[in-house]
Amino acid sequence: MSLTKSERTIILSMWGKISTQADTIGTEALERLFASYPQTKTYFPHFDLRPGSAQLRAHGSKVLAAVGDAVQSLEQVAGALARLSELHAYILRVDPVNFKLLSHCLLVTMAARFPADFTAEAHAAWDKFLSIVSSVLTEKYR
Ligand code: HNI
Repeated sequence: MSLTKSERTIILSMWGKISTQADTIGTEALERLFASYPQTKTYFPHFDLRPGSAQLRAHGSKVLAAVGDAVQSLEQVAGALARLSELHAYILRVDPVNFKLLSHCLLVTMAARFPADFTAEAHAAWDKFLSIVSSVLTEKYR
């Protein structure tokens, strides 16, 4: 699966806005994930998962930084995320279903923060991009 030129344009332009508040967007996405899908909390027994906690914010920032790395390498997402792919598959062993849930929470966060930009086209482009990111992070499971 690869992105069309217009999908890449949409992602890069929206990333320009997201990147100015990447930490808060990452944190909000995680807060939504843990609130709406509490089963995902089982991967973080060592974290303080209360909304706004320092660990949650630090983790939200790391996750969005990784999404940013993927945005900078839209033609080479697998290469950009190679180390994280190994980490999630071999060490963390996160069930792939959880990537859909986090992707959904990221989309909802973007829609809430950038309603004017979040057209159906932008939604579809980001959904496709996040599914590429998720495949990369789960491909080593096979
Ligand atoms: Ni994920 C650690 C990025 C999905 C559970 N994860 C990371 C780190 C990054 C990251 C970056 C930090 C690595 C490091 O410290 O070297 N994770 C991403 C991205 C996605 C994702 C880009 C999808 C878009 N991770 C998920 C999902 C889960 C998940 C869906 C489980 C629900 N991740 C973890 C756990 C850690 C982690 C657990 C380790 C946290 C820690 O610090 O102990």
